Amino acid sequence: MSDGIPCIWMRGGTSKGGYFLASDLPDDIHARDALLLDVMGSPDSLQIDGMGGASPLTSKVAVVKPSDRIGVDVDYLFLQVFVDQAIVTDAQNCGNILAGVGPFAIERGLVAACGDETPVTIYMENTGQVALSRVSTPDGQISYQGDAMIDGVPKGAAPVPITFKDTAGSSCGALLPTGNVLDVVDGVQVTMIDNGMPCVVMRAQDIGITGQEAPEALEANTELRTKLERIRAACGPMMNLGDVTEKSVPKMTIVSAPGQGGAISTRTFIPHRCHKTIGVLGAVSVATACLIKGSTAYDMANRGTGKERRLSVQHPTGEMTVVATLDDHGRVSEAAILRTARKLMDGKVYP
Ligand code: NQM
Repeated sequence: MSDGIPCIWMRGGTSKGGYFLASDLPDDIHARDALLLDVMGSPDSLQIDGMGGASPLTSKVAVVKPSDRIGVDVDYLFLQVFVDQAIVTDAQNCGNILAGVGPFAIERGLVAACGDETPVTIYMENTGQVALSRVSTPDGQISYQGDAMIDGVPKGAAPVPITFKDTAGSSCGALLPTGNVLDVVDGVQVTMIDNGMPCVVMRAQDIGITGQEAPEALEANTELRTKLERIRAACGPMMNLGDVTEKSVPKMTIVSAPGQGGAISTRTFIPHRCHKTIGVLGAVSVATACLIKGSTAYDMANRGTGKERRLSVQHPTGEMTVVATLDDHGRVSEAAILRTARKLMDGKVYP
């Protein structure tokens, strides 16, 4: 039996996964991925022989190391471990798992806690961009306790505010990778957008649903899922993502008119399971679509006014507020969101 590999299991936002120091994992990517599949118990729909929680949202990994980049504390590589296929992919970023990276960096001594709140600057290797995370460290000690609530997590915790800059075109090379605000794919009007996460945004009414259905009902709708996968497969190459058959991007977000106080209502396939909430960078991308004239979301969205817009992106279990700062051209130059994180276990995992 192996001596085990040190890791911390954490909830980051509305996701959960294993956080590893890069130096504790094999350098060889094939060996690393084989090990992570084994750690999670994939491929198996129950992940019974591993740590994974039988959902893409609980089968995630953060690989963290000290950064060589000027002004950056740590480098973070996100890996999605598929549940029922032997696939580990770095083709997407994850803003929820990102919420645990600052605390992990402090736990492992990569960043020293300073004052009541410690800023951690994180280079996101998947997309080559930087996020600033602020971790609660009262009396110089990391704390997960607090009363900040985020929808999709039943209990309050210490706030972890995160700011993103320059996320446009993170994976697709451009905010609107086809050069168009609107395209028609498989007979459906779509907006293909990437402001941190490649997303295909389409109107619920255009694909024959209300957009208020529960995720379980949407997952049970085989006809809808087949159609969405057809659209996704066609959009992948158009978004410069190549063949996306075995990739977890683009995400498929279905929008409808917002309820009271909301900017837009969403249901998101990530891409085969329907999210109970919405991904962080997915929400940033959809909020950005709300602000682009002519997009599938624009007309139905409550967009607010001014340079700083608070856009409440509604999802099946509540909402996620994206605070978008606009530049002089009315483009989103910065986005901020609130997350929380919780250390669940610090120990060793035995492959
Ligand atoms: O969009 C789910 C999640 C995510 C990704 C997914 C995420 C993001 O909710 O930044 O956080 O879209 O696969 O964890």
